[in-house]
Amino acid sequence: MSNQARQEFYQRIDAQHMTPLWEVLGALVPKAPTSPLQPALWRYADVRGHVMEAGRLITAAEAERRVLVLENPALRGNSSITQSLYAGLQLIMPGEVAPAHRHAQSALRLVLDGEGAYTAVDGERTTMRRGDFIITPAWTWHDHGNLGDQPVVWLDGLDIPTVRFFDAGFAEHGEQASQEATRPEGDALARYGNNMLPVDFAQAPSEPTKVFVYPFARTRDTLLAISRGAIDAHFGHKLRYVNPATGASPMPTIGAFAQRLPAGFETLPYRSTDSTVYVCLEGEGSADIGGVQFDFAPNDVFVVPSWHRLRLRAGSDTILFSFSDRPMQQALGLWREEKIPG
Ligand code: GTQ
Repeated sequence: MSNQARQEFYQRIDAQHMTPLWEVLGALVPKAPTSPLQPALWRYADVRGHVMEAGRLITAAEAERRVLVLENPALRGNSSITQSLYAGLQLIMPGEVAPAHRHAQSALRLVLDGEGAYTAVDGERTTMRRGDFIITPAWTWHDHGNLGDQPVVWLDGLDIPTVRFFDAGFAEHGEQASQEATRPEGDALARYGNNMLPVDFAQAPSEPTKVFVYPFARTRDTLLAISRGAIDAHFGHKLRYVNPATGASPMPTIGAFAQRLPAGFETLPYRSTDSTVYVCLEGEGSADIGGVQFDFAPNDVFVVPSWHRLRLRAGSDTILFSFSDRPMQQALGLWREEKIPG
């Protein structure tokens, strides 16, 4: 059949909203992931001024959430940093409240800048300290407030694009801006985060953790302690955050990790199918993402697309936080990684 005959055929079936698979099969079923995402880095020093300016243009109450969304350069207009995940920098000014709501989307916060804010989750407040990893599982009431005298900024990570993909989004506003505290601060961490559990408590692997704050002080101590032992050539000293009751990820859709790279250490190349968002909490260094070089410093955020080779180099002792959709891919039997020899 001539090419012209085929093109005419395609036009005729187009009217019936049909299209030939053979023209797109290679792209639909690739031999290996060919992510359209771009590697990208947001330098906190460059964007902090914009975040603060947003604080002069709109109140937290008016905005509901005053956030500048970090969009992957290849996905502009999609409110996505990867195909499945959203990230944004949220600002709350002294005296402000981001009102209570709940939604189908799961969220994490990584506190970056300023002191004096809190997040309340399901009746318990937690003070937000730099580096703390805080979660609000799907459909839990949450509100944020700032009782201090400094602007507070944190990184939000949500599964917004995933919930949108499933067309499964629901949300509700609370009756009060700030939810009533029904438990004292630290209660959940004491009950669920100390190698013990309430005697009659059991969870399915898909349920989120009751531990909704993973204090950075503990994470940091842990990373320093394991740094006295052997180092992994591809990861440095790296751990994943877990639901201590199940060993699964803290939330079913988002996995989170923390790693320490001693000064001068360079990881061997590594790739995995979960596009990953990294945040530098301490130190400085560089990331080679599929051959593109980025320098990072504290509070910088960068994104590594699926199946792109990553090499990390630490200029000084460095701590990185990261998150991805790995638990979803693992639940579906999709996740793959490759540790490339040096
Ligand atoms: O804090 O609840 O960045 O609902 C986007 C949506 C934060 C939040 C975001 C949200 C929130």
